Amino acid sequence: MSAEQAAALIKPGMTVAMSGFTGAGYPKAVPQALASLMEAEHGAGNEFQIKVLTGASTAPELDGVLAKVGGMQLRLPYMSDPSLRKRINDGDLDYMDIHLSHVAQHAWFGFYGDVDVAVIEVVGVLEDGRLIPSSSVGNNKTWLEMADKVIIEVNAQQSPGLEGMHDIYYGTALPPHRKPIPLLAPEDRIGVPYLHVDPDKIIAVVETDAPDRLSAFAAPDAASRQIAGHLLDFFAHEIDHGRLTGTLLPLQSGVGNVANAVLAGLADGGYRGLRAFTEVIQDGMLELIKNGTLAFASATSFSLSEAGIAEFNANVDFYRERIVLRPQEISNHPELVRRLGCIAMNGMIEADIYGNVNSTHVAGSHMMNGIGGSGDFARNGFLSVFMSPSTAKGGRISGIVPMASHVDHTEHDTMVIVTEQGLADLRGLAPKQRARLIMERCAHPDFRPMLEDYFERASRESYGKHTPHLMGEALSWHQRYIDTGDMRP
Ligand code: 0RQ
Repeated sequence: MSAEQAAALIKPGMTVAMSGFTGAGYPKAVPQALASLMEAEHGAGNEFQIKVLTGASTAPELDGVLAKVGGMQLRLPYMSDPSLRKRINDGDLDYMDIHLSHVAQHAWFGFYGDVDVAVIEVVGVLEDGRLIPSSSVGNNKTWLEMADKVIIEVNAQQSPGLEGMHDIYYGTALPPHRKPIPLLAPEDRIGVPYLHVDPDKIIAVVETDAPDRLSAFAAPDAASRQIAGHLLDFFAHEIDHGRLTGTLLPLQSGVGNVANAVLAGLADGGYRGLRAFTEVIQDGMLELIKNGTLAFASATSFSLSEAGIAEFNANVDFYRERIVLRPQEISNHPELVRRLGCIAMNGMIEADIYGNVNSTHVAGSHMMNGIGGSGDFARNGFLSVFMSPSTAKGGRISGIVPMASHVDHTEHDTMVIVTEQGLADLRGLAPKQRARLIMERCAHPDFRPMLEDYFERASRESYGKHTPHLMGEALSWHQRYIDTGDMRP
């Protein structure tokens, strides 16, 4: 049926679970038709809002259109759409930021209530009703199983060559019936290439023909290249000391320009035959696979620019041998991340002098994107690295602060902090040792004297001398940025 007819099956107040993860595999037509319906209802003075659950961030055709018409009363988990971000920060809807590995199990535990409708993009439907998953898997297995009704979007633009690339694990269960997940290496296949759905639940099939939409990454800037350089020196140091080998350990890399630059740096560093156990495959990873730096990548989604999609589609048979897409409860599973010994590399907004990391909230209150999978990997990885330029907003704001204005990753989860200034290896250090190292290696020289002054006074005057702080002053840095207008673009 048409997207308009399908959208009309969604009613105010429903919980609607949608496919989509980092701008890939999200439904392209039904959410837009739904937004038009909502707008018409709002124009007629009627409320029309729904609760939206996804895998992670989607795109303007989903999060953007629904946010613009004020059609969401709740949204979870990770997002990155500017219109939705504005709504969240204006306080217009409830946004729940959840570890990406937690979403499926929390849904099964009943924490989010019933799922009324699932809207899922697929590449195709087999004669027996099995579904060929699209460019992301995310939580689709869970949404298809939990939802009362299912709307399928079949997108002709997705490469038919995606068939066979997925590994959908159907062995999960609820406690106390859980069994070990039999995955021993990133390239292992433990499930089936198709999603299952009860045909009786399908209320609509909508055909679409539209690409995943993602902006191109900027070419790595000087700061990103310096960050990559420090990290590569660190890996070489770890190999020299026998803590890593030349093939490292399975890599997890966040999304964004810094992450892309680090990946590019690995190729320049002469590494070969590496493996990735990560959540997102971005342009940089395709390049690494193509040039042999990366032998295999396990993820839950692509996050490719237009050029990246063209490269993937042109060589899909090559990539199908070297990439597997899994449900996000597996790609981000804490037990697997710990057992495989992942090297977690993620961006941050700020770190404090003791190593607490803020990934999500500017000035403690303004949501940027969400924690995504960074916590799944950072807490459980063999190494957890957080990286960022040492300053933001044209040098007006320091990325190293006395006290993080919001903590996503505690001092207990942070092993390495990298800025363009240098790298602080925090392993085996106590709080005051960490503070001195982070200020010396990572802080920008414009802010270092202020940080050192704070630390010295705190070391003398603090109530406790274990993690010295002047509580009244600690967060005044953030208030000053707000008061002086330093947050402006
Ligand atoms: O905003 O463009 O409006 O100026 O934050 O910052 O430096 O471009 O860095 O793109 O790597 O994003 C933490 C947000 C970093 C990202 C974060 C402002 C800065 C800019 C972006 P403007 P950059 P990145 C895998 C893992 C959490 C999820 C995660 C993120 C914008 O890495 O979302 O790791 N991480 N997932 O100006 C004020 C500061 C700031 C600041 C940066 N100290 N104060 N603004 N900004 N630092 C993926 C998934 O899980 C799906």
